[in-house]
Parts: sequence; C-alpha cells; structure tokens
Amino acid sequence: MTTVWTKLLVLSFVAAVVFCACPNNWSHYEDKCFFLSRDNETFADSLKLCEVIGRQYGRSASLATVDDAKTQEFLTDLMIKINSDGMYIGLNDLVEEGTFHWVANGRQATYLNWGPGQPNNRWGNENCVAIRFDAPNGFNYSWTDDPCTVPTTYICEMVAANIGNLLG
Ligand SMILES: *[C@@H]1O[C@H](CO)[C@@H](O)[C@H](O)[C@H]1NC(C)=O
Ligand SMILES: *[C@@H]1O[C@H](CO)[C@@H](O)[C@H](O)[C@H]1NC(C)=O
Ligand SMILES: *[C@@H]1O[C@H](CO)[C@@H](O)[C@H](O)[C@H]1NC(C)=O
Ligand SMILES: [Ca+2]
Repeated sequence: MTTVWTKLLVLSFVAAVVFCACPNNWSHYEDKCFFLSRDNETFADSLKLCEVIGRQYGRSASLATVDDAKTQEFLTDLMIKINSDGMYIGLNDLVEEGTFHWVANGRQATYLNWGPGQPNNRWGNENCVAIRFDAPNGFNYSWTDDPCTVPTTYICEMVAANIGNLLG
C-alpha cells in the first residue's frame, strides 16, 4: 500500500520534472535548454545577458555550444521557425587568432560548420562567431566570423533540469 503510493508519488514527481526540464520559451535538446534572443547585442553583452537570464532560473547559462551536427541541425530548425538570418553562438578566437574556443567550457572547437571563405578575420577584426543564413552568398545556417561589436541576436544554453539537479 505505502509502496504503491510512494511509487506513484515518485512517478508523478519524475513526470513533473521531465515536463519542466526547460522553462517556457526555451527549447529542450538532449541535456540542454536553448533560448533564441529577440534583441540584438554585442558578443560580450550577449554572453552577459545569457548569464543574467540563466540566473533567473537559478541555473548557469552561457552562449550556445554547437559541437556536433545534430545540435547544429536542431538550432537551424529553431532559427528557420523564427526567420532568423544570424545569431551569435559561444565561439571566438579572441585569445589566439585562428584558434576557436567555446566560452561555456573553454574547449577548442572540433566540430566546425564554416560558410564559404570563413573564417576570414576580415579587416583583421573578426573574432566572434555567428550562425548565418544568407543564400545569395552561400550561407545555409553555416558559420561566419564577425566583429564582436556588431549587435546580433544570440542563442543561450543552460542545462535542462533533472532529478539529479533537484536532489543536489
Ligand atoms: C514566449 O511564450 C509565450 C507564452 O507561451 C508566448 O506568448 C510568446 O510568444 C513566447 N515568446 C517567444 C519569443 O517565443
Ligand atoms: C535585430 O536585428 C535584425 C537584423 O538587423 C532586425 O531584423 C531585428 O528587427 C532586430 N531586432 C530588434 C529587436 O531590434
Ligand atoms: C540548406 O541545407 C538544407 C539541408 O540542411 C537543404 O535542404 C537546403 O536545400 C539548403 N539550402 C540551400 C539554399 O542551400
Ligand atoms: Ca579572428
């Protein structure tokens, strides 16, 4: 009797947690939640704002890491849905020209999805990466390096909630 109720309780708890893995307006993919901004910000402000809004949920958020083709595909679909033609992700070569690292985990990028002729570090001043859709120029949600100061919409990521998180 008690065990049945306990099991039911645990089950509904699990269901509730799974259901709420990502807050409203965030999209769930594997162990992450992604948020596509409406406002345009510099790369630095984009990162700061991801951290700020993550804190609103008591989670640590950053600019998105896109480290495999499946994640790229998931984010491409989200961008198509909102008709976006450019969004910052958390990739930059600010420290060493030509060597790109993810801000969320510090790792050097292994999966790459550069558009035609990218990265080109144009005018010696392009160190922040965005996903771009620009069909005439051959960008099919592929990556471009941009000046970090150009205001652009951006994609945040944070971990999806799970039992482990809630029980600490
Ligand atoms: C966020 O969610 C609300 C409620 O579901 C919806 O009305 C709104 O359009 C959403 N905003 C964005 C940017 O998707
Ligand atoms: C952000 O920039 C894009 C491209 O320039 C523009 O279409 C969009 O309206 C801007 N968004 C806001 C909220 O200003
Ligand atoms: C972009 O890539 C998708 C598949 O990822 C493909 O279906 C589509 O035709 C491509 N569009 C252009 C303009 O190349
Ligand atoms: Ca560069």
